[in-house]
Amino acid sequence: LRGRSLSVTSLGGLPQWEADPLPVEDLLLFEVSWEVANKVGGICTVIQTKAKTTADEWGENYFLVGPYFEPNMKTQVEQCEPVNDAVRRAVSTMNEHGCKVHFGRWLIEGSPYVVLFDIGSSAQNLDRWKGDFWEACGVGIPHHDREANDMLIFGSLTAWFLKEVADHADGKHIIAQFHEWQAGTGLILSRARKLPIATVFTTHATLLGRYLCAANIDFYNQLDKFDIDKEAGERQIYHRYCMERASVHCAHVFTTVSEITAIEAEHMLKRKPDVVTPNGLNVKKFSAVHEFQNLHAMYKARIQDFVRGHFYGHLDFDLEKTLFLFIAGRYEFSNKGADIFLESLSRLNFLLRMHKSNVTVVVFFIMPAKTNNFNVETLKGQAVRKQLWDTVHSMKEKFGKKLYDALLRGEIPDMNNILDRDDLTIMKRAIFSTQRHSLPPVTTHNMIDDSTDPILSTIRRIGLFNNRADRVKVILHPEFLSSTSPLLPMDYEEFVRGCHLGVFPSYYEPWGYTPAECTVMGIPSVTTNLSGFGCFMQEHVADPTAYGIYIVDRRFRSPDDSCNQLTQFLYGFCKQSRRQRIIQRNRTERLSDLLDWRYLGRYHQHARHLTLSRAFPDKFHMEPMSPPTTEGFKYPRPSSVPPSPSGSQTSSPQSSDVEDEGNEDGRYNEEEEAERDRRNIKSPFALNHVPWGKKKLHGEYKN
Ligand code: G6P
Ligand code: 1S3
Repeated sequence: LRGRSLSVTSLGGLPQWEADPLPVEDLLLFEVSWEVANKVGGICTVIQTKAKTTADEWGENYFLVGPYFEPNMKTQVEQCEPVNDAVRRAVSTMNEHGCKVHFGRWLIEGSPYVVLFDIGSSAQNLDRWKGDFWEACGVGIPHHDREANDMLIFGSLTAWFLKEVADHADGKHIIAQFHEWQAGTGLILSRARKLPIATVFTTHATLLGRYLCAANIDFYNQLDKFDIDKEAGERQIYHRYCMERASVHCAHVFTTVSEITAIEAEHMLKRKPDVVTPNGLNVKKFSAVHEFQNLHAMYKARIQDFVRGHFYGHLDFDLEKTLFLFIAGRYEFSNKGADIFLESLSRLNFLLRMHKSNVTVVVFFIMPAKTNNFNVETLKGQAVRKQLWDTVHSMKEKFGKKLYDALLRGEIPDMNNILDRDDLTIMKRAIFSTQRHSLPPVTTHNMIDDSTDPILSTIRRIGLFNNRADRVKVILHPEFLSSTSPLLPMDYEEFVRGCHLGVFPSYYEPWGYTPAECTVMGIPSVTTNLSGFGCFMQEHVADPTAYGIYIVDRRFRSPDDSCNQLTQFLYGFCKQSRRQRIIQRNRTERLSDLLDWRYLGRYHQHARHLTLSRAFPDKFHMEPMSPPTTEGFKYPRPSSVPPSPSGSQTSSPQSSDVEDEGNEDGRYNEEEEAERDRRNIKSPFALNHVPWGKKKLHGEYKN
């Protein structure tokens, strides 16, 4: 690895990283995860978005390994024959032994090869493989844990596959990266069988961290005090925790997605990660700089349409002064911060009412829960809106024809007579149809656990029922969005673009893709200093608030104080003029370079270098070089922001008393500001790695 030097992409003035290139033509890279071509949560986003840059670097020598599910295969994967001889042999040997192994190209950007194992077809081996696993690491998996049993089959198949590949690799060295405990069994077995493979294990969350935080335990202040074996046992996840911990300790290189999860892993898994690999996105820049602003306006109009239907009969608020906020993700009520968000909304409602604000806030909760279809009232709302639209459309036609005929005759029609009695009747009936005797519903679906659902229960407690007087309206959409929905036919990306602010005040969030996705689309968001993303932004952006990244302090403040801070952020956001929002969106979008895999991919490259040098020290020597780090690098404050304490509200775009003055598309001085700021970005690329221990984590509540 010595000698040649590779300069990894520098984007928009971000620091460069000098590293030796890997001889990828002499290597094979496998990435193993339960979420390959199988969307469960954030890991799928990591793999899917990273595929393009990894495939660009590794070409034909890059493979993803995952589970086979027929519907996923049919819709996402194009079956083909492996070109690589070792992979082809491995696939056919396993198929000859009765396993069903599928091979193809995943139809996403980068079109990576995928090897998919049909778990069911190997289920008859379960007991034998449980025995092998016990022999390998002394971990027993109980019969009743179906998921863990599936993972054992998946891991056994993976280890078998990797052995077959290694046997015919023709001198090529193999790197295998395993994501999360679900894929870890493959790693444990590969190591127990001494396969010649350089391994990386990546954790995206720790099992105990997720469980303890969900139980509302003061997790971060007690990290070093937990009796972790006992905690795992009490939660009946001891075997899973053992699988996770064994994977971590078997790996040549252990990585995780953020500094905060690195510290958590050190305590919950008893190994300090070797590399932190922040999650990126496959950022696509529009050729026209302001295209994303136009998209915001376009998709906002679609959300406005939905709101017109949902609030029919109660549309006494101005849609042009209505802001759309949302929270989205896995339904973990307190981990994802839905609890403090609702509390803050109640306080925001009070503030807006007290100050007689003319702003209305419509908040969407997009969190999947068990439902029994859309509720009738919600569907009726959209039907009423549609009917009204059709009525207006036919009257417009009739009116237009009368006008046309009159003008053809050379007459200006008598406007008092252009509508006849029938037309007036139709209009009156239309108005009657928009009357309702119930409040606009707070949920779009029939919830199976309506009475115990935590969001609905909190809404009942705080009384946010979409009353006319409420300035904050709430809509729970307990299903992920889809462009084929009869209710809100938009996909997630379109919806995010149409909103004004994403709110993700998580307590447990190893990375947090949702605010990152908002950022690359130029939509401001709220995050916390307990989320990997929030900490990353705090470290690399001098004044995150000015860029539309609001970071709630959930580390050093009491929950009540965090709620107050969130309320202030939301209230401040509501006070911005349209022009200020446009400026802020422009700034937010400028941060997207920082989240691009073309930039963040370097951390994975470093992990691969490291594992090769540890697994094959005779072949791959690595200088005791530092990992890539952006330590010390910061996006400067936008040049138009006056100096003020970082994070304060004054760093929002310069306020103007005149609502919506100036050029609405935000072009004016913003481009100059962007250019100026780009020039200001220095690259104090520090080579020294700062140990995790230096970071202060254990905060104390102020009160
Ligand atoms: C974009 C569009 C503008 C529009 C604005 C609305 O910037 O380019 O034409 O006026 O969005 O912004 P708002 O924050 O009020 O949704
Ligand atoms: C995890 O998914 P989650 O939402 O359960 O992995 C994601 C990808 O690394 C990460 O963004 C998220 O914070 C974790 O929690």
